[in-house]
Amino acid sequence: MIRAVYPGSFDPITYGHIDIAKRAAKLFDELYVVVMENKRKNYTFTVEERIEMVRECLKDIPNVKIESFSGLLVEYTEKNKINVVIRGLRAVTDFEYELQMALANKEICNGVETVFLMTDKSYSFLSSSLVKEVASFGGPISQWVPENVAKKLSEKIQKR
Ligand code: COD
Repeated sequence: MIRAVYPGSFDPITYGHIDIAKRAAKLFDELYVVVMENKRKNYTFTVEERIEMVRECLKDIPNVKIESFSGLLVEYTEKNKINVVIRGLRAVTDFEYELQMALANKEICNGVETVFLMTDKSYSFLSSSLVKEVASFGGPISQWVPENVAKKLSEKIQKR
């Protein structure tokens, strides 16, 4: 049984994340999608809100488990006996950060391998920040996020 973890902020989840999760779930027996919580980061959505959106968006994938975690990613992988980390790669700008994280994780926790999945070409420019930026000006976002996420984002913007 090979388990993999797909960690992220998912603030909020987009079709780019969903595509990576679907493809990773086909490659491994179990995929843990983990919404990471870092107290020093300013998220738009609470961890509960992010989990709820992720659950709704990935509900049709049978071998996916959704959890949250606060701490080092390698603590999570050790605790759950997972040795594959999934990350998505978009433009070359992602590479430096991802390389640093993959090498650091491997150094801290020998045995953890990071597997990179290339973005789908339709989502190569897509990020949670871009979606929030366009939504904050009232622009269209339904091509980038599912309906439940678009609704939550519009509620959040109205409350500000
Ligand atoms: N197409 C393909 N992939 C995508 C797309 C897209 N359109 N959008 C995002 N992705 C990928 C990202 O490249 C990333 O791999 C993943 O999806 C998640 O993205 P985000 O932006 O939601 O999440 P990040 O990158 O902010 O997550 C960073 C973590 C929270 C995972 C990281 O900071 C972490 O592990 N923190 C825990 C503390 C820790 O262990 N730190 C030490 C690391 S060395």
